[in-house]
Amino acid sequence: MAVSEQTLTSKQLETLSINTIRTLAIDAVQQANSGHPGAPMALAPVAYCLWQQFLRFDPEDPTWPNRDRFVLSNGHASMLLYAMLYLTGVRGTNPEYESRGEYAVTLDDIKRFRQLDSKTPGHPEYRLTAGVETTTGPLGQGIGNSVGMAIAGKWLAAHFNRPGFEIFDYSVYTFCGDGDLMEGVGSEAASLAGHLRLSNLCWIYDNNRITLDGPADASFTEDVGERFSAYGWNVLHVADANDLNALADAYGTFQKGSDEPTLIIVNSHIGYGSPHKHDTNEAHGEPLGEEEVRLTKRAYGWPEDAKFLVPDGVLEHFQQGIGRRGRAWREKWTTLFTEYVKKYPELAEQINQMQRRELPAGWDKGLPSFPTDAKGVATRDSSGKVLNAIAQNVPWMMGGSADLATSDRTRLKFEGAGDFQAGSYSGRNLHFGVREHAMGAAVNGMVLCKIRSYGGTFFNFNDYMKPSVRLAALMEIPSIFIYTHDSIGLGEDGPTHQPIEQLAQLRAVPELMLFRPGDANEVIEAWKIIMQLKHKPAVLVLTRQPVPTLDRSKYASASGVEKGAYILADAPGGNPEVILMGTGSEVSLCVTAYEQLAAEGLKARVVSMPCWALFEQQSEDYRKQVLPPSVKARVSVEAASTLGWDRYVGPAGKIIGMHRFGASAPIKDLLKKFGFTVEKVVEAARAAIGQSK
Ligand SMILES: Cc1ncc(C[n+]2csc(CCOP(=O)(O)OP(=O)(O)O)c2C)c(N)n1
Ligand SMILES: [Mg+2]
Repeated sequence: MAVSEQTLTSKQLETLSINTIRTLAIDAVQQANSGHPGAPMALAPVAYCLWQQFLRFDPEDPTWPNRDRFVLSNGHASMLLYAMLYLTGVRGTNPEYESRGEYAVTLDDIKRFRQLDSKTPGHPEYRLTAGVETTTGPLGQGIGNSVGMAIAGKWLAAHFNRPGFEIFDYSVYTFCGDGDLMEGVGSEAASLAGHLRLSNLCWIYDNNRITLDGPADASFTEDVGERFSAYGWNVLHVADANDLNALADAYGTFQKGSDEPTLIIVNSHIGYGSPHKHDTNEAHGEPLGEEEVRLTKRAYGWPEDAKFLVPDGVLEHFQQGIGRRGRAWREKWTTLFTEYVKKYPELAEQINQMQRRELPAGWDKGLPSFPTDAKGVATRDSSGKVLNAIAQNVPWMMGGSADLATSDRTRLKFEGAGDFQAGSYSGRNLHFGVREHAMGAAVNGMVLCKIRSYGGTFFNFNDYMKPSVRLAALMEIPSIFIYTHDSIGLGEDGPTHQPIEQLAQLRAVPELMLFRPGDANEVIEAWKIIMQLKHKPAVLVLTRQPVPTLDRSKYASASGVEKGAYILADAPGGNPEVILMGTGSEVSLCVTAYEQLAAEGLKARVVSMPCWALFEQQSEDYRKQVLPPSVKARVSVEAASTLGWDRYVGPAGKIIGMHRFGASAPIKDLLKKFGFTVEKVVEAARAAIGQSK
């Protein structure tokens, strides 16, 4: 099929290009013997029209800051995205976000779809494949992320644009399916986007009326358009996914602008062109099978035996379309930015630092100091002060809470911080409403657009947003999650609000940096580490109740937090009989027990362990220095599930923790009932010493 561009009409080239997207998806899924061909086949014209005519994206530079974002929320259609990345010639990037010569996805990568170490994994993965703006697959996350990307776009425009300098005006386009719109996170995110009037956001809904189990009406019969109208979205319809004119009209209407987010409902047939499989529930999560592949190719007018065929003229066609348009947009922007650098050097420098996830000089100036204080201060309060100090120095730090800002102390209170609301997009305090999951997804979306973003709620409600926290870790992006009310120590709200297993759960997430600081000075140190993370998300677990601010002239410096765990108080000569270890509010309990043991002539050491993940990264020497294997008498104290502590206390150790759900009562009664008292710790220490002898 050697056809040159000259011999084809533009209509034929269009069809050829669209069918190339389709057949690449079919062949890749067939070769992998795994994956979803149906959605890419149906959505090929929808993606083609968007990328070729509308998306402001330069394949030569997939990290250009003002590029339009394209999110494939129905991540099972990953081959659609890989085909677009290959056909449009998107370039690779390195971890410093600079584009390199090689291609993000080659034809060989497509042939290795879903294989070990390929750049074309089952679902699109940010960080692995350039041009993939976010990791999708768990349905609903991508649309949630896209709301954060649109929030970021609005904020970036409000903060950086100046008359004559539209440095930021990107749009966010998101493909989604029935599954995305059924997921709760999708509804939360859509509601928030409507409230915030994110006019730069466009979701394209693949209305194929089918999901994995069969016709969608088995479970999904609402009027989606009406629902989105009620959310405050502008709803457009395209009656046939193959109608390029209607698609162009819809995209054009979005680009002309409205003051609401846009939903384009596109009616489609899954597995378009395939003679049997569309409109059935079979095989849309499976390869077509050799015979079906042939028949489908025949229906497309495609050579039946050709595999991974990219007809002559197709790559050039994309170069003439998105390639040429994208380059023009980026060059225009680069010229504008060169002028901007001269006129607004400080703002330009901020943009450059953001792109590299660097911090501005003096980012840690003005941090509070916390003097020794036996009565102490809740770590949520010390954290709120530290956050406010740092955010004043980092202009692109913004975030908020899921309706608990007064409790979780995430509010930025300094002059000019402002609220982010429809029409006042320069504000830095976000009101996520009671929408934890959308908050998590939106924070990730903002972070993907280089905002230093955080979201706060009660620790227990991490359960409502855990999938987004997990994806931040998988993506290796520095999202920050601030969780207060971290144990039974929250008191009267009772077991519905008291986290038990959440620490164990999050400590099991790879790449996630979880800190449960023991006092106000550990809070400062934790924040310093968190701010310098570029490729890992952080969770900060904080108390509602006051904890003593330890005397750091008597005990070790809180800078030990950087090692994850450190010797806070030691036996004379560094030769303990027993090691007491804990985190958060239980650290001071260990310290008081230590003092009492010392008064009794027993030699104890206290190890504060705010971040297990960091401790595990230390040298074996250091870890053995902190927890010498010869000292078998060990006691851990943490008001949470005991799961995992056996790793540190060993077989002869004692674990003081929670073995059941908490209860509703004043804190002092709860601590007594569940054994978080000095007497119990001392008793356990004595028993451990006895047993280890
Ligand atoms: C949170 C989540 N639950 C379940 C799945 C498994 N899954 C993958 S595709 C799919 C069907 C989704 O239907 P739809 O969004 O309509 O996509 P289509 O099959 O029409 O392409 C399901 C349930 C998933 N990826 N994520
Ligand atoms: Mg569907």
